[in-house]
Amino acid sequence: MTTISKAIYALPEDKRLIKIFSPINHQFIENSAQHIEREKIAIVLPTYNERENIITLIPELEKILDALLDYESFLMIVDDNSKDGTGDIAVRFAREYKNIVVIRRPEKLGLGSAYRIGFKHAIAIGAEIIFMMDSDLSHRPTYIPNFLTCIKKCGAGLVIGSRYCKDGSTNGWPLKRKMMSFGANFIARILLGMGHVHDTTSGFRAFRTDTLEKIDYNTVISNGYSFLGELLFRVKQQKIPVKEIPIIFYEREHGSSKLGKNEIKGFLMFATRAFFHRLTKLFHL
Ligand SMILES: Nc1nc2c(ncn2[C@@H]2O[C@H](COP(=O)(O)OP(=O)(O)OP(=O)(O)O)[C@@H](O)[C@H]2O)c(=O)[nH]1
Ligand SMILES: [Mg+2]
Repeated sequence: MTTISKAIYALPEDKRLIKIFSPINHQFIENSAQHIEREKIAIVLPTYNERENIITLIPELEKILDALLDYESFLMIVDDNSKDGTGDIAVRFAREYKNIVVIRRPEKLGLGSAYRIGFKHAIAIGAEIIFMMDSDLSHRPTYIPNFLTCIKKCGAGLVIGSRYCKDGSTNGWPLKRKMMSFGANFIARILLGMGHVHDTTSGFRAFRTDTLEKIDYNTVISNGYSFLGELLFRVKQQKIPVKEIPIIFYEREHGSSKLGKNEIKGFLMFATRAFFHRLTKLFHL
């Protein structure tokens, strides 16, 4: 970590922003809500060097969201000063579509941290359902309506887009990547005591906002990929119902993965901590 990074990390999460670009007219939102009672949904998209991907993703998402007449939809893009200009493109989209907020931070501060700030702003605009979604086209926007149908009908507080339930799968992954994902998922299911959830490491999820509030998402300490595991662990501790819907996960075609050895190590450390936490509770230690 550079000296600048240390100084930035020392700041409270709210103060780590460069700026927020938001063309959303809150007055308009409030007024229109008086006429048509539409539920608000927000999709939080963390981006780091995803230029080529968001050029395709944002218009695709907007098309899907536009067709959801019962919902008022927002995108919360959290960009960590991507060197490839992703942040500038996001702002250009925000000017074009009027439902995008761009949160720009000075440097790569981690996936968990990006989601925490994204959730906070999604809650601030009054979203009742909040999605987590990768920005690299691995998570296809066409599944969004399925998530909404499920979360509305099945009474779950969290719906997971699952690669490992019936009809779910991965597309284009080499064997090594398949084995890594399967291994991490297997370990997490055992250590977190989440045997009933098939895909514990999927990052495509829809939460009811009250679920995020109940689990106190803002105090989740993991910054990297273990953030996903920690969120799920807290949902389980609160006994909030979780459902899965099948998704096909597509290997990214542009840009590079940010999933490094440190992220895997961090995830395993978190899963071990969670396991001991369960043990101490079990034996009332
Ligand atoms: N803002 C922000 N976004 C991040 C950070 N790390 C990862 N991301 C984004 O989080 C999403 C998931 O990261 P990926 O690198 O695709 O991780 P992955 O999906 O596990 O790995 P691949 O399957 O190889 O793509 C992508 O949209 C990234 O751009 C970060 O530190 N800050
Ligand atoms: Mg990805």
